[in-house]
Amino acid sequence: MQQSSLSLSLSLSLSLSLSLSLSLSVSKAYLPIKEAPYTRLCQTKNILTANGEYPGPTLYAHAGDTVIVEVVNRAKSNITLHWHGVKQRRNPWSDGPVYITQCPIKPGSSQTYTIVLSDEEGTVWWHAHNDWARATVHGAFIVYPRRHGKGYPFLKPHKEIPIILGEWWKSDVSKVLEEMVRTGDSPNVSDAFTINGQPGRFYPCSEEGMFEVMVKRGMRYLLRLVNAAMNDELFFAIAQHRLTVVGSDGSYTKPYTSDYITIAPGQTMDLLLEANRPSDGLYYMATKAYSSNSVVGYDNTTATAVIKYSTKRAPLKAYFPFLPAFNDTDAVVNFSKGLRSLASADHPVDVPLRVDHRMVITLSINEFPCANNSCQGPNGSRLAASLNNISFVDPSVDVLGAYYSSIKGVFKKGFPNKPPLVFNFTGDDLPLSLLQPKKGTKVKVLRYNRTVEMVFQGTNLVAPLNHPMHLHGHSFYVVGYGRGNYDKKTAHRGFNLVDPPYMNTVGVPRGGWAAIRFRTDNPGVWFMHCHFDRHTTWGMDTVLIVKNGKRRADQMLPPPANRPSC
Ligand SMILES: *[C@@H]1O[C@H](CO)[C@@H](O)[C@H](O)[C@H]1NC(C)=O
Ligand SMILES: *[C@@H]1O[C@H](CO)[C@@H](O)[C@H](O)[C@H]1NC(C)=O
Ligand SMILES: *[C@@H]1O[C@H](CO)[C@@H](O)[C@H](O)[C@H]1NC(C)=O
Ligand SMILES: *[C@@H]1O[C@H](CO)[C@@H](O)[C@H](O)[C@H]1NC(C)=O
Ligand SMILES: *[C@@H]1O[C@H](CO)[C@@H](O)[C@H](O)[C@H]1NC(C)=O
Ligand SMILES: *[C@@H]1O[C@H](CO)[C@@H](O)[C@H](O)[C@H]1NC(C)=O
Ligand SMILES: *[C@@H]1O[C@H](CO)[C@@H](O)[C@H](O)[C@H]1NC(C)=O
Ligand SMILES: *[C@@H]1O[C@H](CO)[C@@H](O)[C@H](O)[C@H]1NC(C)=O
Ligand SMILES: *[C@@H]1O[C@H](CO)[C@@H](O)[C@H](O)[C@H]1NC(C)=O
Ligand SMILES: *[C@@H]1O[C@H](CO)[C@@H](O)[C@H](O)[C@H]1NC(C)=O
Ligand SMILES: [Cu+2]
Repeated sequence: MQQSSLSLSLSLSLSLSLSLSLSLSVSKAYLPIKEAPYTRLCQTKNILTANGEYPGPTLYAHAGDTVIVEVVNRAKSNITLHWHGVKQRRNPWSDGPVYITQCPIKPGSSQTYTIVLSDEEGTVWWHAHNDWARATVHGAFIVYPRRHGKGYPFLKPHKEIPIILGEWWKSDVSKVLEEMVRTGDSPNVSDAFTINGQPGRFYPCSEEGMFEVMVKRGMRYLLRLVNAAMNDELFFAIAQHRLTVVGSDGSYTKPYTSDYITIAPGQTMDLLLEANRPSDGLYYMATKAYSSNSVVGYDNTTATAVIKYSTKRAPLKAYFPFLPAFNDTDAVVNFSKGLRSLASADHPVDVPLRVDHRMVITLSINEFPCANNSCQGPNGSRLAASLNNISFVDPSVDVLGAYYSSIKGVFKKGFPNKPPLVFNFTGDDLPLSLLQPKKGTKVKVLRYNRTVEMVFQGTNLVAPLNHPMHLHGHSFYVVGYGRGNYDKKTAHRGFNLVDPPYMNTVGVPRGGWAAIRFRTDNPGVWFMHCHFDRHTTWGMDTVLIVKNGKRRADQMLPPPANRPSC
């Protein structure tokens, strides 16, 4: 099913060779958005899809290519698409987050996205970026090494296998969101995880369609792993096989071999698998949630798929992989700390050593009081979330359009560089007076070509949790992680400024912090948010506006024709 989607996704491919020894390649794809019936967990329902597929089609390109995707909305609901991990240099117009860079594509209309690839190489992905449409509208985006370049920085795999981890609700996902917003409570947890669209072996009606990979002994496979789940960081492993991470978030890493993987929503990983086990085994791959705090409900189920070796004999023995315990924070932090940039001559790093602009940003879960405690959040409140105590409110027209055309009243500048109040962020029994945030559409304006250090500091308000923080328009170096409160006097001593991983989504550990560095080399309007969708909806978001540089080549492109209006 995965394979047959390829011809549909790239309907036309053409290569233009320009003079100036520059070779530019443009390919086109067509993605109709429509409702389609799907049967999972013995129940058939209509879900929102791209091309009628769940997960959606895989896109293929080479580093440096431009891909043009025409999205036609044949569904009954609004849609926008985001090309997650693609920096879209100078081109925020095609980035996709609703009310940040565009208005929704309404039913019956269409939009052409121009996806400008630059240094991304490996696996990135695409997903819907409005409401909770991304639960079913998403797919992998594979970026091969540059045309006429040196190829992979590791032994060429014999075959690649996209593996997309998803989350499935028996109800209509838009109803889950609606109920969460109406009641003020946490959303219902999902009913199953999926591996390439199927929950697998341990579910009724799912064994038939379970994703199955046939491998040949002695061959090497490149797994293109995407965590497309909405609200859960995941563990993933394959029985009897170790996995070697060679890339994360569209950037190569030093080969890093582990028995299990942890992957946060929004993250992608390239993994090498050596098919070197006895061919009479049946080897399960499995995924389940990491839950950073059990006071928050989580989906405690396990999804599976299977690896078989091509042999005439029937498999004799089934093996199931070891996955860390659902609450094993050490396993998560430990795995994340092992990721390193490749930092080779062909794939050098450019970690900012001098910092122009420092920010410390607290990540909090919050509560708004409700009249007569009539909401269904803790103590009758409405749950919320914030960055530096500001709970982001979506504007009703997009920030990018308002910024470009100087329309007043849509957003405010001045997102704070540090928490408005210093308290023991990771302390116990925090005063209830801290719980309620401010509301606003506050953005941070940064000058072009400045180096930024951002420390994401988790807080224990309501509940200490991990948060996968995602920045659009840039990748960043994750230079450090820590427990407790970030201490600017000592923390930098432990920073990795030599080969830190280059990512676009960082899992900020529960009750701790993560520090990132990047250069503002991409003018535009860029969303920054927690990639747990419930937290995005609650307001754990802000926008970075990177101003134009002096040279034309360092300025935003003009808006394309036919932008959707609100
Ligand atoms: C959420 O779960 C509750 C309890 O199981 C159920 O009554 C409710 O219908 C669910 N809501 C949705 C939208 O599925
Ligand atoms: C998973 O959670 C459900 C409640 O949501 C509970 O009934 C069940 O026992 C749990 N299963 C495991 C294996 O913990
Ligand atoms: C994980 O949960 C188990 C109960 O299921 C508990 O015994 C254990 O202490 C917890 N571990 C951590 C690190 O919280
Ligand atoms: C963490 O990693 C170290 C070194 O790789 C290992 O010795 C240790 O057992 C790991 N701990 C956990 C909890 O995974
Ligand atoms: C709150 O309670 C008071 C007194 O019981 C009542 O008059 C008022 O209508 C209630 N407000 C709401 C929003 O339910
Ligand atoms: C609910 O209120 C009680 C008493 O006012 C307080 O101790 C508790 O921390 C509150 N819980 C939350 C999650 O707000
Ligand atoms: C913050 O709270 C934690 C947990 O209660 C405690 O261990 C730590 O000492 C506190 N830090 C400060 C600076 O008070
Ligand atoms: C957030 O701001 C509100 C309103 O000013 C204040 O009451 C609350 O204590 C602040 N909380 C934190 C954590 O700064
Ligand atoms: C950006 O700043 C660096 C110094 O921090 C400088 O070397 C470089 O030339 C600048 N690039 C542009 C495009 O201005
Ligand atoms: C679709 O988007 C339009 C434009 O922003 C908005 O007015 C409308 O309410 C949206 N429809 C839904 C169902 O969200
Ligand atoms: Cu979060």
